[in-house]
Amino acid sequence: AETGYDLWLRYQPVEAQWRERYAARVTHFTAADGPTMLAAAGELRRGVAGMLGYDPARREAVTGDGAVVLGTATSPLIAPLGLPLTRLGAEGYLIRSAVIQGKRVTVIAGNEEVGVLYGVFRFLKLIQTRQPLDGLDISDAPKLRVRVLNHWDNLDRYVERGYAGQSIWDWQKLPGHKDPRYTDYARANASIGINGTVLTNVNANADVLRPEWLAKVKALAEVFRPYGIKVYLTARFSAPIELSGLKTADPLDPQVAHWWKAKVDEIYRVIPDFGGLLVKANSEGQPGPSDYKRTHAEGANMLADALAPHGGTLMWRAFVYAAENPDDRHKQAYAEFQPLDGKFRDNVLVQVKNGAIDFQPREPFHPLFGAMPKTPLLMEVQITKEYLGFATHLAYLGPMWEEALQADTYRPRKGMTVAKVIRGVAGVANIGSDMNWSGSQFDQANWYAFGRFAWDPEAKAEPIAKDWAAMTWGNDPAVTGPIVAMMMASREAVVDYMTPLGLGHLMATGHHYGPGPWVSDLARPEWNPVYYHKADAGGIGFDRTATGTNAAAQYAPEVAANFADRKRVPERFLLWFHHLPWTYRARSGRTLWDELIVRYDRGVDAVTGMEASWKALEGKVDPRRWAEVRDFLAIQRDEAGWWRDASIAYFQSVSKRPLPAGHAAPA
Ligand code: GCW
Repeated sequence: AETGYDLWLRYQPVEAQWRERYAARVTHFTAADGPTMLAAAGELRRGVAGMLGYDPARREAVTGDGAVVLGTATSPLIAPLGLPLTRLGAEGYLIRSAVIQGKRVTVIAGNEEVGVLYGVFRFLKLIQTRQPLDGLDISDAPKLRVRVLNHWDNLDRYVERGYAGQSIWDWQKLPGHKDPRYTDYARANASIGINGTVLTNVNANADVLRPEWLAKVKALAEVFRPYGIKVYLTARFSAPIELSGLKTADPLDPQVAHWWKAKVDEIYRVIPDFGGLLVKANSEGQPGPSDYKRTHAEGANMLADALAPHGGTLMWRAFVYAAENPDDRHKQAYAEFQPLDGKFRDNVLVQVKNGAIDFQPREPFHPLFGAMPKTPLLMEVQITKEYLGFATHLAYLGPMWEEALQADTYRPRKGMTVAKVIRGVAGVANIGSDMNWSGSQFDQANWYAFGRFAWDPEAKAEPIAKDWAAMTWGNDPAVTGPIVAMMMASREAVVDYMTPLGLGHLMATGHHYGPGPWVSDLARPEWNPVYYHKADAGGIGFDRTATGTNAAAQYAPEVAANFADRKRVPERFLLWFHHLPWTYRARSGRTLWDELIVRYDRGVDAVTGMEASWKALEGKVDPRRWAEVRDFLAIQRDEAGWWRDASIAYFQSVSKRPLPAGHAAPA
């Protein structure tokens, strides 16, 4: 039965009329023997076998019409064609209908073998989505160099904020046993162009840097290498103390720098193409350079210097805030990092979450984007849905990422969107040992969309959803139409029933699953939801204008002026930047109180609507996946109601206002 294990690479048989058309274009193939070429050829054969029902023959030469010619710019069959490959870089590809020795062929070419691999996945996608294979002239290359997943694996198979079972890294059996699943993981990632993976959690201990663990990492790197995926590890800043008994981890202490240099040299002896290290420092209790009164730049540069001789990269997270710091949490990362612009080594990437607080269903873009022109920045997003209902709530994150990427930083001028200022993207993976990988069928779409946005940050969420739906659920428009409509509205529904009108961080303490807008018993004020909504008898919202914390001023003046003006701020960010009376008039003309309730109701209704759309697809998709989605939507409908009712009840306890007419009282 269909479990979802095959992700968007299901390669189901095409309809008879397409089979004939396609078969004429894929009779045999030629390819060289490098490991990545073998992976590309293997994928071509697998896809064709599944979709067209035969195994294309491998030949040394073009022996007739319909050959698929896989090769790099220097391959004997491809070099004479003089294809315009140079501008496509190391990872780009070209797919072209051509004539070789009088025969009609399809060329899939790249400068490097990995480009060919990406090209093969694109070619197979043409078949998966029923596009013609005639007159092809496709060229593509990634716009961003760094496209990495972050696995929050704690080395004991537990994944922090993972909702898809255990970690897929089965450390205990490594390096002796390489689970075939690792290869499928690599295939799925290569199919969307992901080229790096940080195997471990930013909060993990330092054990992975021990020799016996590096042997396990090496085994994974061997599986991933043919697929163009480099491995990275997290580095706990205090590792020299924990692993070797040093007295300090002070980055300016020569012994410490020497320890890291030796450790990095050791890693590269084991894994010559190791990608680099990722660090969470001085955030949420993690050790870091501030423990020794050093800056983030001093900490990062010491590690970057150890990596530089090997071509390695140091990713340093800007997700910092401290309980001792009484300032608005929204402001702390900018305050600490912006002054360090230009102070980082060339091989440092500063990794910035998409918003200034924390992976909320909706946040304005992070003010650091555009504000550090001398420092390459990565945008970090959370694919795993810690704050959007885990794996049980259907929320397609494409629209959220598109919104963040298309936000205009106005730095240094209008039009400089987040997409234009970043060098790469990091995604906190939603992958686990569940049969369906992601905890739900629809969460696979978020993994898929992440890869597509990393490849092209100017991409649009809707066409990505269409591709995913066609590849995952079949090509019947009667199926993909409703599925894409559900997906496109789903994130806004979550925003409406969890955090409407620019509210944020109202999730229950600790696990962050259900509603919890009330006072919690947490010691840290910034982990307490009342810190974020500031609801009282007079009104609701966080004043981040000049009369409040003035966080708005961290943005470019044009952006700041917009956010700080209650008339001009987009209503979706209203309460993020403004504390307003309950009687304030929303743009609909309703009072803020009534508008809030309309939004909660709207969110719940949207989920009921998704449920109805899905019920209508019964029998049109395979029963097992259909039933799983049906059950999850029922859970989501119940819990959307729970969110609405709990939130309204709590806010009513402070606002003391009546429920507006038409709003159904909780059951
Ligand atoms: O949102 C918070 C999560 C933590 C996470 C942290 C971070 C890895 O609740 O689980 O820790 O973000 O991104 O560092």
